[in-house]
Amino acid sequence: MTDSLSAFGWTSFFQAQVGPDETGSRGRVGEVHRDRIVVRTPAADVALDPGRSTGEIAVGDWVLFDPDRHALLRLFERRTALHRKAPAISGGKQLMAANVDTLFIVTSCNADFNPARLERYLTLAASGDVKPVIVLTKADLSEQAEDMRQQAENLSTITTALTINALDETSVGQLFAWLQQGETGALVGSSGVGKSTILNALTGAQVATQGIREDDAKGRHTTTARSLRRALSGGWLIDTPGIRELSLVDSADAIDAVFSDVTDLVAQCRFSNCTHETEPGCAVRAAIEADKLDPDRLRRWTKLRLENSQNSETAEELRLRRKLKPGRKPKR
Ligand SMILES: Nc1nc2c(ncn2[C@@H]2O[C@H](COP(=O)(O)OP(=O)(O)OP(=O)(O)O)[C@@H](O)[C@H]2O)c(=O)[nH]1
Ligand SMILES: [Mg+2]
Ligand SMILES: [Zn+2]
Repeated sequence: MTDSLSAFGWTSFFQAQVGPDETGSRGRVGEVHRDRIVVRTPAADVALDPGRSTGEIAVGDWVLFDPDRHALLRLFERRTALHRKAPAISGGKQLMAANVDTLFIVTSCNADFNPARLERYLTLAASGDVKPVIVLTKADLSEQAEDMRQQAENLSTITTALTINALDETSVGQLFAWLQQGETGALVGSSGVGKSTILNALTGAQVATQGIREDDAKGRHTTTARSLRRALSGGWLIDTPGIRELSLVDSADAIDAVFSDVTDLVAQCRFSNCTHETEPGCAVRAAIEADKLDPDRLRRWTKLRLENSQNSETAEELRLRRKLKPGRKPKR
């Protein structure tokens, strides 16, 4: 039993959480709907009554359930988790996916290519303890594909980058390297970059993609829900809807990990509270003057840190306010 579960990503990390007398079946969340979740198990997919709001359950989660009543018993602690800032009205964090090993950051070799956006996604991965891989699609349509790949890879020591033609099976097949038995990947990125096209090639699924007809807009299919599917190589892959703007929260350490080139310099400034503007002995400005640091890179780091601290303060304030008014449930 345990063996077949391991093919679904079950490891000793989860096994250690099972109580000696605890009963129930184990499954991995494949879909989350408003009033039910679908879990994947070695025997079959099972639809469960969550008995609570599904907002705190993510695709990729491991759960214990009662197979007779089709009821969720409990969630297992996550090995890794991808969070973004929730829409302003609800405040706090929104869970995107759980127990992911590799985050495939998908961008295309055209106007979508944007270093600031890629740095955000890298931070998302770093803050969730997930390994990032930048995947540049539509390499078949651009002369600059290799240039963009190098730029992407140089954004951070924590990532690699590769170019693919998502319409070519052999080319997409490079991603199988991260999707061996029991391993889980997630596809994120803007709408239309080719996430579902990749998913189809790697899983054999036939999820609708945004095939664009010349004369009418019908036939465009944007993904609207996350789902976990088995890759042909034995691993698992999560498709997600396109993200318009990724906002981060509680990610200060992750930002610094992504921008380690900048933070290494900051550590060498003479003053620990250096603003890198006019202070003497500023290693950051010295590096810019010596052409060793791109001033845009510094601006993007500063902007992301500021935004993160604003978002994180709001989340913290919200938590405090809720604590002070017991009985008031947060809106979903
Ligand atoms: N030429 C070429 N076309 C591609 C490539 N990757 C994706 N496409 C096309 O781009 C369009 C969008 O692809 P999708 O896979 O639907 O994009 P998506 O990222 O899933 O989009 P959302 O679901 O809206 O987030 C489709 O018409 C694909 O055929 C590629 O590498 N080369
Ligand atoms: Mg899609
Ligand atoms: Zn400085």
